[in-house]
Amino acid sequence: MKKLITIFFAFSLLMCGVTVAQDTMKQDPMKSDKAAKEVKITGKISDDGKSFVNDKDSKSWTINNPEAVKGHEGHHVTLSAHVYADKGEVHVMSLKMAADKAKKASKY
Ligand SMILES: [Cu+2]
Repeated sequence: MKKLITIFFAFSLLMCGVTVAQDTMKQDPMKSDKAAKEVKITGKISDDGKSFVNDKDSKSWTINNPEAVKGHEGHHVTLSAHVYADKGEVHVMSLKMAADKAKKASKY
């Protein structure tokens, strides 16, 4: 009987190990999200707050977390963002009003 319990215990430990391994694999996409390079880009947020146009090359990016730029629609800003070039998306980590338009923005 004791032996059976030991075997059962060992087996459940094994199952736990498998579950943990699966969880780790599921988290991998998130890990690669975090690994995406964070860059600073200056440009203008669209009036609907859903996209962003880079000053340098006039390239338009989709903002995949528009809530992060709420209240800055149409503003000229410097974003600190993760860039997903393959999808044409940016994930905004933080935002700063660009200095040259700060005066104008203070009206809002
Ligand atoms: Cu703003």
